[in-house]
Amino acid sequence: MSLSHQWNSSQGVFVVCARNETLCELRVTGRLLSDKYICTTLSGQNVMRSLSRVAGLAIACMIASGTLSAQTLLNDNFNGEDAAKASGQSSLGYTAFTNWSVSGNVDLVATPNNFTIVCDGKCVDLDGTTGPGSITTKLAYDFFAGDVMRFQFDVSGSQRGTSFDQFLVGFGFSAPTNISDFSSSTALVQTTGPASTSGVVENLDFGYSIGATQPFSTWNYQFTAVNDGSVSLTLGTTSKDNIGPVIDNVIIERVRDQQGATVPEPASVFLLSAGLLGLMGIARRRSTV
Ligand SMILES: [Ca+2]
Ligand SMILES: [Ca+2]
Ligand SMILES: [Ca+2]
Repeated sequence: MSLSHQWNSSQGVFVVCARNETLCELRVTGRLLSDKYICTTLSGQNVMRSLSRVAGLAIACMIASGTLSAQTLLNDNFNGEDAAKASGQSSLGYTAFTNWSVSGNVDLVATPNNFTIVCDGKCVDLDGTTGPGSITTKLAYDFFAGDVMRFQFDVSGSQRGTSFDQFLVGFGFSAPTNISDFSSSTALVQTTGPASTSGVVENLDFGYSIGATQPFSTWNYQFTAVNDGSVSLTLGTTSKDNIGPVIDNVIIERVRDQQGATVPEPASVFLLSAGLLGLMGIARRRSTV
């Protein structure tokens, strides 16, 4: 369905009109209630005609753009971590990440440093003192069916010596979840993990062999959600010789689907009801003129 108009209330109610303006969808917190609604114009009365079939729901409408937009769920460059430390002081065995839980042992590396690691501000050596280690987002990020989830980070080799390390990228779903169109853009060929990622998944774990001198590059992953669900991201290594892959600049985005499915805030039944009463009042007054 291509969009011509979309109403979007902060209470999470959407009416989305097709390009031909003969069909609407009514969504509450992203869930499709019906696609049977007539929507010939942007007038409140036509919206009201549609809503009259849905007891207890309302729309406090404002016009919003019908174009796709991405919501940034996480944008972490690690530069604010352990701010009490003097500039250039690293934090070995760091666990107090704002957005991440640590498993094993990782190092928060500050630049400049004596480890020969170069990154922007602070970054994370996934092989702590001593690893192996991994970090997992404290949050599992919600998505609705139709949303596209995007993940991006920068990773380099250990920047020390000449050996190779395993670098691990994991997506942990809160329940078995149907996804489609999984794709990745990485600087290295995958060495472990599933070859195919379509259909129902719960844990997707990929491994790569990354050489010490592999420079920083930006890796991307994305999938389209077929079911509602939530997902966390894990970055880690099996390296346990103190020097492992280095990561920085993690971004997670959720792109609203073409029907406007993604809603940032939970619905408030009270506010929705208040909005319905207001619209009903408008419609009643119009009908009596
Ligand atoms: Ca950084
Ligand atoms: Ca280390
Ligand atoms: Ca290593």
